[in-house]
Amino acid sequence: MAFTLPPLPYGHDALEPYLSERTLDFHYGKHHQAYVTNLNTLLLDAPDLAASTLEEIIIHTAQAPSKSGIFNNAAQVWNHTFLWNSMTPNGGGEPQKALALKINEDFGNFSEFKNAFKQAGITQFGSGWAWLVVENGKLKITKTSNADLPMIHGQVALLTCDVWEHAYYLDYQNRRPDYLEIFLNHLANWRFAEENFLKAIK
Ligand code: MN3
Repeated sequence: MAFTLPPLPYGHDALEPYLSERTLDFHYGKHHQAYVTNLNTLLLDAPDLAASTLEEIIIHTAQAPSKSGIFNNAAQVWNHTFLWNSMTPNGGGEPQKALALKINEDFGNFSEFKNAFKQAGITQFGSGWAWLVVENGKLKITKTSNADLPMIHGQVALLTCDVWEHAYYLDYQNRRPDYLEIFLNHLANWRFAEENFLKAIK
């Protein structure tokens, strides 16, 4: 069964002025779509994975060098769907309730969290992702390269920011720190992160 590009949870222009319609046209319409298309093509030669879910494919191929093409495209399909949900029009601000308390407990305060998340995104050399995750009951900030993602490291993702250049270059060129600041101040979807947190600690 072929995978399809999941619908964006908002319009291509809904994140203006922080991320342009042009960026969403390319990032969602071209990049995300290409990962879906490439994955479906590669799966034609992997009948053993034909009945698997996206998550099963990712876990199954993560440690198999001969399946790195499938892993990279499957993980990027998952990462981008997670990314679109990690942002929302009128986002930013601070989380509420249980997640707010847990951030204070594990990072000191929200400002410390913000600095650490931003720093993770800035210092990810080359393409990759900054993440807020839960690992062994504790919140943690991580960064991953290329298509790598928390689920293959025993972590549950709560929120992510894509720091591949295609995510921000049309709007921010080389200014990745500005993009990360805007992400945290205006785009981050804390409601989504809270839902993921409550599921993760159940
Ligand atoms: Mn991307």
